[in-house]
Amino acid sequence: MASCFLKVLLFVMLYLLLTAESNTSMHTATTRDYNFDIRLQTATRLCETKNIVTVNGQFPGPQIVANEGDSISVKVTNYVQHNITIHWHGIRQVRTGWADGPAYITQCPIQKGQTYTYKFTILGQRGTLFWHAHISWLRATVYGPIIVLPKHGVPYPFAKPHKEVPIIFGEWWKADTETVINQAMQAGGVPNISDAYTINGLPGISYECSGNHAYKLEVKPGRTYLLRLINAALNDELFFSIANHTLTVVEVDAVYTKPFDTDVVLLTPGQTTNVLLTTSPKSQNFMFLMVASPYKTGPARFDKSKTIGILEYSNTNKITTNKPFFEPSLPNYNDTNFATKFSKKLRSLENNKVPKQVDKHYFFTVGLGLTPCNQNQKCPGPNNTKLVGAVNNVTFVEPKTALLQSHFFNKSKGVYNTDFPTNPLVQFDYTGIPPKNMLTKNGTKVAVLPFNTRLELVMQDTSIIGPESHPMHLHGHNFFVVGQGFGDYDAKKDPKNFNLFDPVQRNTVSVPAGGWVAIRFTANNPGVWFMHCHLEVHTSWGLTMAWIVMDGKKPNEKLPPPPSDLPKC
Ligand SMILES: *[C@@H]1O[C@H](CO)[C@@H](O)[C@H](O)[C@H]1NC(C)=O
Ligand SMILES: *[C@@H]1O[C@H](CO)[C@@H](O)[C@H](O)[C@H]1NC(C)=O
Ligand SMILES: *[C@@H]1O[C@H](CO)[C@@H](O)[C@H](O)[C@H]1NC(C)=O
Ligand SMILES: *[C@@H]1O[C@H](CO)[C@@H](O)[C@H](O)[C@H]1NC(C)=O
Ligand SMILES: *[C@@H]1O[C@H](CO)[C@@H](O)[C@H](O)[C@H]1NC(C)=O
Ligand SMILES: *[C@@H]1O[C@H](CO)[C@@H](O)[C@H](O)[C@H]1NC(C)=O
Ligand SMILES: *[C@@H]1O[C@H](CO)[C@@H](O)[C@H](O)[C@H]1NC(C)=O
Ligand SMILES: *[C@@H]1O[C@H](CO)[C@@H](O)[C@H](O)[C@H]1NC(C)=O
Ligand SMILES: [Cu+2]
Repeated sequence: MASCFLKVLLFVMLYLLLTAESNTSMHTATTRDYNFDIRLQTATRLCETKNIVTVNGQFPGPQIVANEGDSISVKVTNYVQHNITIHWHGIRQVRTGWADGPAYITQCPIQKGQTYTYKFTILGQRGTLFWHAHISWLRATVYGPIIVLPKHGVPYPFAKPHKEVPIIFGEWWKADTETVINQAMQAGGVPNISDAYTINGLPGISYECSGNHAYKLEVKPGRTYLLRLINAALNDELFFSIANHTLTVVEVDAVYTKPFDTDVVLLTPGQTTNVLLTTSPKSQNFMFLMVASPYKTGPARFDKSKTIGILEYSNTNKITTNKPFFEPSLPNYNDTNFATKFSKKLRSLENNKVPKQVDKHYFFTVGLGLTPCNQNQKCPGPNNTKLVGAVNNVTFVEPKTALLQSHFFNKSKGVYNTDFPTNPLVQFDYTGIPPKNMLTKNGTKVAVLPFNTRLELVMQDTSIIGPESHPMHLHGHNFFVVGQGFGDYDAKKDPKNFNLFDPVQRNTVSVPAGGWVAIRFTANNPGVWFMHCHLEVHTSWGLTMAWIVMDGKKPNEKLPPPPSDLPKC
């Protein structure tokens, strides 16, 4: 009897093992087709109606949902006057650099009446990412979630949530955002700030004239929800918190992390964070506010408002008006202490790929500076100068044609130079009293990396114009954040404290205000990869650069030729 039972048990276990195996191995990747029509749409927020650029008339835009391993095909047709490109933020784009999207880096823009189909495969990633326009400031309204589920039959490294909910933060301007940035570039000063922050497109109840339109999440008691948080704001890092509910961070930038509990999450523009929210076992007859508010370090003016959504337990007594509410307490806008503590909690769940050896070290200063204006201009800076951004004192000047095409067809002459400095040409106390001469050099310079270079890059904030946190985003690769600190980086002392064991892996990291961050990655994806501050105003000012990763020797280490419908300049 006992042995028979054991046999059955063994059989059941074998069966489970086999089916689990076949579930994963039988998973056949599919192609998911989307149509993105770029159209104007009227939208009313804060009691004013304006035309915004959208995908398919939706704001926020449609979700891309796929499983790891799937191929994606998005046919983008442009019906508006503005040139457009779409970037699939955080997607590795392994050997599909032509589909990456930053304007004049990997492609010329899709002009009015034109179509371009972005084709790529999602390899080795699962989690939350997002897509957004990558030209001028059009991503103000052109963005939406990318949800990459694990392969069929592969579980999450945490209990399956009852429900999954994308929560995408943005910024709302009453003015036309293209006019805002064009005006600022003309005048040489700081652009106007936003009028509101938004949760899933809605400013919420803290603003006058919200018309009771707030994002509302209805939950059941005793369940776990997976919130897919995305910061799509143009220029602001954001704190996020829900009253009386603890959040468990489980993933950032589509990489699993060691779980940890927190009342507040911080996301820079360009970062995504998956959190688990476990609701109270008993139904609650309250409204719990969910709030996002800015974290700001630089000297410039910023939008000091906060956006509020509502978490409510369903099947309560349904008295939706005048329900008592609770508000979360958020850090002060200048709480760098919180920001530092939070970023230090982030650790990869698995880590086996961080380069232990380094082939090439880079040290970049990142920050602001000044450039002379034309004599007929009246600019606000000293000696008729205007604000710009720079990496190693180079202000990136956007080329007239795409870098990737120029690189692929060996036509770099007159488009870009390959002499991007490995180190600052002039050394100074980066976080001390800034040099008197705050001018930068203009250029379209790239740094060239042989295939499979294992590199370490230290990014150092400067105090020129003022210390400021810069969320640096790398295209085409994830990187490991091996160290960070305040003051000037010390190449002798600081590496001793690097975390080469379980550093967080991501695509966007903050260079702390008045500090530095060290990252490592292996340049194993051939193409041209933009790296830039994800504060859109700093991208406009040229706080950007590009890497060229050369082809490897093997056929599967080479970038294929461009698709035939790639837009031309
Ligand atoms: C920006 O702000 C200035 C000063 O308030 C205002 O004159 C200007 O019209 C604003 N620009 C836009 C595009 O709204
Ligand atoms: C929510 O939190 C506040 C402040 O911590 C506390 O006073 C209140 O009792 C809590 N409410 C519920 C329903 O848990
Ligand atoms: C943050 O700002 C508050 C007031 O806005 C100020 O009292 C406080 O000193 C500031 N903290 C830091 C660390 O700068
Ligand atoms: C402005 O120009 C003067 C004369 O060339 C120079 O001495 C001064 O340092 C400049 N100021 C700045 C802030 O660059
Ligand atoms: C540098 O380039 C910017 C445009 O990217 C331009 O506005 C500025 O005048 C240039 N500065 C110089 C010194 O050429
Ligand atoms: C560009 O130059 C490289 C090296 O000289 C060569 O292998 C490649 O075929 C050239 N590509 C094109 C498109 O001409
Ligand atoms: C940056 O470049 C400008 C223009 O060449 C130069 O005047 C300035 O001294 C440089 N600054 C630094 C910190 O390298
Ligand atoms: C759109 O892009 C094309 C190609 O780069 C360029 O010639 C044209 O000036 C752009 N149009 C606008 C409105 O920026
Ligand atoms: Cu920046």
